[in-house]
Amino acid sequence: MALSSTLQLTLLLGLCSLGSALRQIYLAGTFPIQGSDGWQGGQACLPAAQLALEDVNKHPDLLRGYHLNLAAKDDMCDSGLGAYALYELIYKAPQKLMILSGCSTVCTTLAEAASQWNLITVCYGASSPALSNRNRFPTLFRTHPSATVHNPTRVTMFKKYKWQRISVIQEAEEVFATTLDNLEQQAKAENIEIFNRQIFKDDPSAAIQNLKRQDARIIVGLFYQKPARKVLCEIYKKNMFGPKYVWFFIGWYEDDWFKRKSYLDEENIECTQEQMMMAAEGHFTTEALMWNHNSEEVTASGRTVSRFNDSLLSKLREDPRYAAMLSKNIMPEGYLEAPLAYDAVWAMAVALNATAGVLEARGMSLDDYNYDNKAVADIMQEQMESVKFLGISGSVAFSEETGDRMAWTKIEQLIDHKSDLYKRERQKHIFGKMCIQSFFVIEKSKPSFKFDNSVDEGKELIVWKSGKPPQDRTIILPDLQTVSPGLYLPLLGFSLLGIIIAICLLVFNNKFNYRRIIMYSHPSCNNLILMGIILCLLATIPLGMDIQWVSDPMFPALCAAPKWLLSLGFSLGYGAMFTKIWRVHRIATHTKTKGEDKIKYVGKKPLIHTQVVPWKLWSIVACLVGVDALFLSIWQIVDPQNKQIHKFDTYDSQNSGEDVKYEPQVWVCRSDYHNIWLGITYAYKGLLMILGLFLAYETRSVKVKQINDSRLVGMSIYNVAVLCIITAPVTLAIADKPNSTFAFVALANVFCCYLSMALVFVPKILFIIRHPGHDPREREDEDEKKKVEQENKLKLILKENEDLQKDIADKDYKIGLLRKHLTMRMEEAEREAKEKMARNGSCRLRGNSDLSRQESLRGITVLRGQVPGLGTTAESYL
Ligand code: ABU
Repeated sequence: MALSSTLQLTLLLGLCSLGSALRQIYLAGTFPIQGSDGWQGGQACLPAAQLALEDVNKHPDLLRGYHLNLAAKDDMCDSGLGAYALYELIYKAPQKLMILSGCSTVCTTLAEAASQWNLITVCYGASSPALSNRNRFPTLFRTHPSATVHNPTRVTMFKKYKWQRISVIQEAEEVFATTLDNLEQQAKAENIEIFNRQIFKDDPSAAIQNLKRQDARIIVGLFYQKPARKVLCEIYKKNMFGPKYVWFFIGWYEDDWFKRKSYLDEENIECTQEQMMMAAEGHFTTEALMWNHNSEEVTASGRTVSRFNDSLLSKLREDPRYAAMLSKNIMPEGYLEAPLAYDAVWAMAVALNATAGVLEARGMSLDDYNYDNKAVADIMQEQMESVKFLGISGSVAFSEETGDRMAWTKIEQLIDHKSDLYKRERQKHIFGKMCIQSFFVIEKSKPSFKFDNSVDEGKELIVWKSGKPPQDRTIILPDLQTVSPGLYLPLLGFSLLGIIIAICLLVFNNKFNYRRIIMYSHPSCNNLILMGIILCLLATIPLGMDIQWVSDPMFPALCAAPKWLLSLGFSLGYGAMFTKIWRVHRIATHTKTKGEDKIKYVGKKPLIHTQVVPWKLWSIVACLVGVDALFLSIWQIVDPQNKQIHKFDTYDSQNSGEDVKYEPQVWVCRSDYHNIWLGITYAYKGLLMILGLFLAYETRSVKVKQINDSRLVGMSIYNVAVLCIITAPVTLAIADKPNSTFAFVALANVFCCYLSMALVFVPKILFIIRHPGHDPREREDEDEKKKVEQENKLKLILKENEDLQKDIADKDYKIGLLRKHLTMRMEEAEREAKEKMARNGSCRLRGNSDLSRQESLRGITVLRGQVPGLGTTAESYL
């Protein structure tokens, strides 16, 4: 067994020194070796630590008079086992001077507890950023850099490739949580968003599924090696590998961690080796540089890196299990961190050496240390803080504030050197196997990329499967749904033609307004109908216009235009029709109530003779238009329509090469209370239409002479009302489909306009064409006109006669008065004569013979001659 053999070796080291006069001093060490979870780096780190012990004990200037021993235990990277090992090591003699520990989980537990025994802990394999907390771990030092040293490297890489949207997936361990907290902070400082963080404990499938659902592309994964295999298999299963994805893993896993058959079998990974290799290909790893770059540089221990490597490998080969692995070119776990374990022991030795020096000056020795001796512990702490040497892992020094190790980091990419892509791009690097290719390093304090010149003459060696770096998200391009020109242009053509026709009809209507058929159709009302039609047809232009070319400031105007044009056009056109039919209805009902003397019957149909006053019709239309204009103005001012973008489910680009999805969008004009305004509009216009339908139906058999086209207008009202009543709700339902909406509205509009023009004007045009100068009904009019003239003449004569009669009667009255007066005078004269004769006795009566009757006019007797007794004649008297 590997553990028993290593422990035996440790024991042997101790025993060998027993015979000498050296004072035995002990370190307590825990190594993760035989566990199944976490990092089992003790496999290579324990032999490295033993190498360091040998070198320390051999070194003439280090710990003179002492022999450094290591009491080691396997903690399996399990905090419980680690704590148990610590208590055993502490409570069992001999006294331990310092603690050496491995993975973060155990190191966290041990370092927290060790300070209670005034023990310094040095961790060679703990990367957890949480360990940088000096308050929590006051006596902790580590040769393993904090996992946060990867973060500036990662962030620099994100920036280099303009990745702004990063996802992370982590195993539920403090080490990874704190690393990602730090990554989040660093990314945020560079305006990079960690938009999705998935945490899993044992089964990563749901976490990977979530990443996929949220379109994660650039993903940092932090987990130990065993869960990493599960993650990789899920990546394969969920098809989250290939040119669109970039995965960042931890770089300190074993070389073949993802494909070793024994692991896949033991852990029941549901992916084959080939599938794991496919999923792993192209992923990046970041790791702190743990081996001094200059392999021939002599370090503090006198060893060069290459000599250390040789010695380590030979030591590992002593263990049959590792020997078997090495023969297959597979390194035991912890091989990468082995220099850290070596340097950790060396650093402890250097600090103890310095402490021994300080104690010696005070007449003490390291033997005086015990778990209650804080003074010696403080000296050890001070000495540890000032340790500085060139180790196998590079320059070793500890930060005072955190006890952390400073380090360079390295990014590597897993490249399949057998792949066609790689062969094509890098002919000289065909190694015939999957291997990790280092290409550049980054310095923590000054993040900047440096190409590793030793690898490929300073060239960037990244292989992108699609030939270019992937995007950090699927690019979603708006697919603005507009009315297709194939639909817009024909309907626009029809509308413009309709406008031209309406203008021609206006000209026709006014040119022939002397003709009875036009004159009695109330041409001014028909002009209004035509103007309404023109406005409605004009609405086709903004209704189907390609809105993407309309500037934002212009958009509200374009939004409002169809509404205004259609509304005012409707009020003018339909309003004029409605008014006509309403007048007909009023005349008909008025005539019924006043008697039928004004109704003529043409065949069986009644023909009403009445005066139609134009201003009454215009005023009704003006009212309807005014109400509309007022309502639209209030709507426009109070709650103006603005652009609203309606988005729909995305669809993939037809070009599989581009990482793009299209999102159909419809721009619609909406007010905040759009439905309320629309409801009012529909209710008002709907009522008008229903009323129009009713009036048209009621007056279907009525003919008013002055509105001779009322039945045609009635038919037109049916057509407009029915089409509008159908179109309005349908357009509401299909509002998000610009083509359908436009087709429906524009077709209904054009159809209504054309049909109304046809119904109202075609019969008139045909009639005038058929009867260019002669209209049978026009003769009827002339007869009627003559009759009216005769009637007027008769009326005049009768009036004259009446006046004369009155004059005669007046004169008769006056004559009567005169006669009376005359008779009275004559009687008076006779009486006077008689009285005179009686007085004279013989007076001759002559009066009657002197007065002669001259003329008689209408019973009036005119007397000529002198009236006796008067000096005047009767005639002159009259
Ligand atoms: N490089 C190994 C780190 C292991 C750990 O931090 O637990």
